[in-house]
Amino acid sequence: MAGEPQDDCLFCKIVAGRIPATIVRETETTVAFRDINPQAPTHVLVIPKAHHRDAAALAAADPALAADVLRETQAVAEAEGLESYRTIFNTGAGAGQTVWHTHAHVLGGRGLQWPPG
Ligand code: IU
Repeated sequence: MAGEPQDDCLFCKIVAGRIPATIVRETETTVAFRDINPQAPTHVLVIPKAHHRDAAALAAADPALAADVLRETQAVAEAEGLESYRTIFNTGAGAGQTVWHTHAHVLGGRGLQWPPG
């Protein structure tokens, strides 16, 4: 069911504290932690605690929670001292999504090219 924790979901396990992550911020509805394979000096993932498979599913099921995630990307950028940063939701395997629990990448701390690869 949408929003329910999934036993086989890595990010649900991070939310539950069952696997370690370097958490930088936590709210009632979201967790932000450092990506284990950082692509920039700051590379933080912001996730909703509730399980939704991608950004589109989250926005459809719970727009208020989608807004919480977006708000937290800004809070992370501010906490990291970033004036410029990029927020990315990879949606679908063809766009590079590999973990099927909605996550916003917050990248910054270096110059970022456009368009991304
Ligand atoms: P993607 O947009 O689904 O490709 O992003 C998944 C990210 O999750 C990717 O950048 C991984 O490095 C990151 N990640 C992580 O931070 N911790 C983990 O245990 C695993 C993946 I598996």
